[in-house]
Amino acid sequence: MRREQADQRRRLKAMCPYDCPSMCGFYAETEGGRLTGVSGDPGHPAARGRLCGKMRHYELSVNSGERILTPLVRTGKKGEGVFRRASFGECAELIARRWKEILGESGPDAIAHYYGSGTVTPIQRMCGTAFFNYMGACELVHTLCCAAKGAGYEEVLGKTGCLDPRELQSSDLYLVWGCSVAATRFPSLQTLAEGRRQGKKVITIEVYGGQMHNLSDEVILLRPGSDGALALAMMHVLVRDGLADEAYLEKWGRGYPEFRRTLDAYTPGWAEKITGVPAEKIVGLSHLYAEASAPAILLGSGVSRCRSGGMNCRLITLLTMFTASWEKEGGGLCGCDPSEADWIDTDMITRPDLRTREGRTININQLGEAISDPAIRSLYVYAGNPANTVSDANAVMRGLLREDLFTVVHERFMTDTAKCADVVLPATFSVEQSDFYAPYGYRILSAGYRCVDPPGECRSNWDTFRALAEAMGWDEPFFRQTEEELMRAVLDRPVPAVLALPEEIRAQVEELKERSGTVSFPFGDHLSWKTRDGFFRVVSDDPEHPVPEYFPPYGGEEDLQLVSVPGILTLNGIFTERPDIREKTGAREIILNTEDAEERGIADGDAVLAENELGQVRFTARVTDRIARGAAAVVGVHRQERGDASSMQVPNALHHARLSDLAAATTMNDNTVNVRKL
Ligand SMILES: Nc1nc2c(c(=O)[nH]1)N[C@H]1C(S)=C(S)[C@@H](COP(=O)(O)OP(=O)(O)OC[C@H]3O[C@@H](n4cnc5c(=O)[nH]c(N)nc54)[C@H](O)[C@@H]3O)O[C@H]1N2
Ligand SMILES: Nc1nc2c(c(=O)[nH]1)N[C@H]1C(S)=C(S)[C@@H](COP(=O)(O)OP(=O)(O)OC[C@H]3O[C@@H](n4cnc5c(=O)[nH]c(N)nc54)[C@H](O)[C@@H]3O)O[C@H]1N2
Ligand SMILES: [Mo]
Repeated sequence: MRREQADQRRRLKAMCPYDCPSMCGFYAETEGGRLTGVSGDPGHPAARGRLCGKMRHYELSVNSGERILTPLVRTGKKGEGVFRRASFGECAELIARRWKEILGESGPDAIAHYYGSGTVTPIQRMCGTAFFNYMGACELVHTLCCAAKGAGYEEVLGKTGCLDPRELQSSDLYLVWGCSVAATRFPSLQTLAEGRRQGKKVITIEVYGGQMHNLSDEVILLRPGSDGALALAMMHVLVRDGLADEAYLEKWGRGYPEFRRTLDAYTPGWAEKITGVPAEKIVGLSHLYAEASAPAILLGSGVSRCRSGGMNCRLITLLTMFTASWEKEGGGLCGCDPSEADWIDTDMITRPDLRTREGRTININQLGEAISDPAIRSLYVYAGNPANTVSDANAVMRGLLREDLFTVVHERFMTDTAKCADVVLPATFSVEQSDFYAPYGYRILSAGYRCVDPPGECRSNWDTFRALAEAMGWDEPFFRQTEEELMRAVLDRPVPAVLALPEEIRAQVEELKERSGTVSFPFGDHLSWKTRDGFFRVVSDDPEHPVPEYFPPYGGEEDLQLVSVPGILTLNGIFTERPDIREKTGAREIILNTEDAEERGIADGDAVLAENELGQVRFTARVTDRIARGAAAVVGVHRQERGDASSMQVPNALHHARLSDLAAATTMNDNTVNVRKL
């Protein structure tokens, strides 16, 4: 940055890089090349001038004294977190030397990588895919988040776009289905509140109501993983009571008659036994839904994180077809995004063409097992913290503590994962790097160029992979571009969806080559289904369950089913770097239903132990009526803090690495735990 610019105070457009459906825009206030504060950007189509509680003081994160500013090389025992400072050049050479040795001795399948959701901007998030494609190393199946939800939706509607949250203004009823709007959909909070002022109803269907109790007309609590049974019973009632548009289902739904024959069995009484929701409540909910003219379902990802997660989301999607809800503006479903990142060609970033051999695949949810295998000799982690976020944390930790696993972690803070590294590389924050921002909820695309200088030796993910490619001696020109050059190259080759836009909007996309900004695209067409034959699918190609049906979670009937709930002031483990936020989020708590707690002799505030065959974790009990009977919930991602790594004190130590029905995704909400007073 030129000196005269650096001294100036400036106000620059920036975007939030974190994993929310909105990727809100804001203004970065800078002075002397430093971030001094942030303020709302009224021009951003999702944020409209507002900032969520997490981003309100982004400068405290960016300027945190806890940031890693130089590369570090391990001098202590594995996991001890004792390092010496080193230069970037020394570390790049060291990594390249070790990788060349491993590649020579064991081949590319000995090298694995992990990326999380530290940044979900396409270049900085996915550049590692291109790097490891070129190397021919292991491939990561990235299904830790909400892949089963999207897969369930697509089973019915294919690539048909779902509702942009801005369309919710026109809905006349909101079913907030396993979606923690208060935490994860900040911009939609206003829409719901405004809707209620106009007399529209908000009904929440949850395992743990939490803040949604204050934002809803009613919260219906159900057992984890039982949502499919509720949806089936609602379809049963709609047909039974003549409220379903059966002519529509028969005309446009492939296989409706076959499914119709199964519906008789799914009575409200049947569903009550599975869900715990009283039969009359199911009937009332079905009628309310049918009587609305443009009802919208806000589908969260919690529903999808169990054995039948894909099926549950498929059934909820199918429910929206029963009253032809999409035919009215604002009706339908919001929360899936089959057209994610459609506005740019992401293959230009991940470069599948650079891969010349098929690598070993590692499912992200089974990372622990993979890195415990001595055949994996090196792990590269960026923008993620698997020690705290992946299932079976004890297995992950066993892998990370292997003396013979050469681990490199590219991080901003000394996380539990970084502590286990052989080499730590310092990472930049979003405002110190450039990228696109392609949210998975709103139909918008932004570009955000670097606003402030990276401190110390911090480098972006892209710049780090570039340096590593150079140290490896690769001559592939792809790795020589700057991130800004790559952005330009991507914009120079617009995808068909952009080419089809009116000239005026295409010109706005073109402007993203020059400066930070956001382009808003027209809402999707929800009425012509982007399926193979233009019909939506009641019966699908799913070989195991062509006709949709309910099947139970892995969890079993005894004990409590543990679910994860997003924190309001944190985003997974992000923002826990802020002491003020750590203070507000407080102790590691487990939320229990009043009757379940009573049965176990547990009172609010008691120290308890939650255990199953995978681990034992201590919590403070919070006892409330706002959680379904038979469920237990933990808010947020937790870290080990201190203590013996052989017993991880994070909720994920209780999560099995089992996979969901569709998309081989996480089942972190499908675990049985025994909870007792200590
Ligand atoms: N118990 C529990 N487990 C969960 C969840 C939960 O709610 N509860 N949520 C699940 C879900 S939905 C997800 S998506 C995953 C998330 O899993 P992860 O992505 O593994 O976890 P995060 O805590 O988001 O960690 C992101 C890390 O990336 C770093 N980072 C941020 N930006 C950058 C960058 O630009 N470059 C680099 N190199 N690093 C960066 C941050 O400092 C942070 O430590 O966790 C899953 N696991
Ligand atoms: N403030 C904040 N914002 C976030 C995040 C965060 O951690 N904090 N995380 C970000 C990430 S990575 C993601 S993926 C998104 C989405 O983040 P998600 O973690 O998917 O959160 P939601 O989609 O809001 O839905 C989670 C809700 O599902 C509920 N739930 C769990 N199991 C079930 C079930 O079986 N049935 C039903 N009906 N409900 C269930 C939980 O109680 C919880 O309230 O949000 C992003 N935004
Ligand atoms: Mo996520």
